[in-house]
Amino acid sequence: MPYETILVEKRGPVGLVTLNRPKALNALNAQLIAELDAALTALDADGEVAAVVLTGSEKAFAAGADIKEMMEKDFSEAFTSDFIAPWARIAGHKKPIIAAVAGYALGGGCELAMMCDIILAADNAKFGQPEINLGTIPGAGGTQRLTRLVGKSKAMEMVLTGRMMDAEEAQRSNLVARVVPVADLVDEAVKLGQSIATKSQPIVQIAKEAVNVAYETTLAEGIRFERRSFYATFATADRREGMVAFSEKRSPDFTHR
Ligand code: CO8
Repeated sequence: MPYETILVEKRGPVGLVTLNRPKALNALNAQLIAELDAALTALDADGEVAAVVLTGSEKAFAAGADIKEMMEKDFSEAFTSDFIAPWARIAGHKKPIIAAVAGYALGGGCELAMMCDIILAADNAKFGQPEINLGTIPGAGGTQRLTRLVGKSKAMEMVLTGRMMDAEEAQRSNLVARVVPVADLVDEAVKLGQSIATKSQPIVQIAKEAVNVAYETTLAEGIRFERRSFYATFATADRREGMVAFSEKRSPDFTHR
């Protein structure tokens, strides 16, 4: 299916999705979110793909939800159409998604990056939740995910003032895994995806699910979920292969079973 607002390609076992509304700094309108969800669903179903990189341009990962599209909505339209609902699906995909963020990741752009599993930031990245300047608040998880990632004080400061965080501060605050030079960003993210692709894919997906449970439940429930998932890995051929290969001092040959 041809997309109008995103580009999709494959780099070996890594799906690369590029947000592509350059004139609007990749502002996230309904069409883009629908196309992104469709592309991620297709990549989830693609047996050749082990991980996905989601990126924007050097100037903007995404400058937020499309303000012009939202501008004239009233409460009853917003509430009854529940127009943010399609965004929630982005966080529900099974394969790991690496956000490769250069330039602005603001509002819904920052929220989209936080829906991904790993954020790599270019040295020019800027993260922010500027909705307060528009008379509104983050609506796609920003008040919740940012608070869990960087803590209450910093999240509160960002959400209440709209202040942006640069890449170095984002790394210090645990919002991003790593900062790389902007010219290397996509290659580094693809390399990270390729490294994940060398592992057993069902085990990668079990691991992703378990880490994400940490954001949704109590410690006791999370530990219970982890233990069940850990035992479940013993039902796979790859768990046995991994341990036998270690004892035989060779690399594992995973069959993804
Ligand atoms: N929506 C729509 N258009 C945008 C957006 C946006 N979020 N951001 C930039 N654009 C457009 C500009 O209007 C401009 O278009 P035009 O050339 O037609 O005038 C073009 O992109 C280039 O932008 P600028 O000229 O402003 O570029 P600058 O380099 O001067 O500034 C900034 C870059 C600082 C990023 C500036 O564009 C800006 O402040 N943008 C808005 C940032 C913002 O407030 N984002 C939050 C949006 S609200 C939100 O995300 C709520 C999420 C809720 C959940 C989602 C529900 C669907």
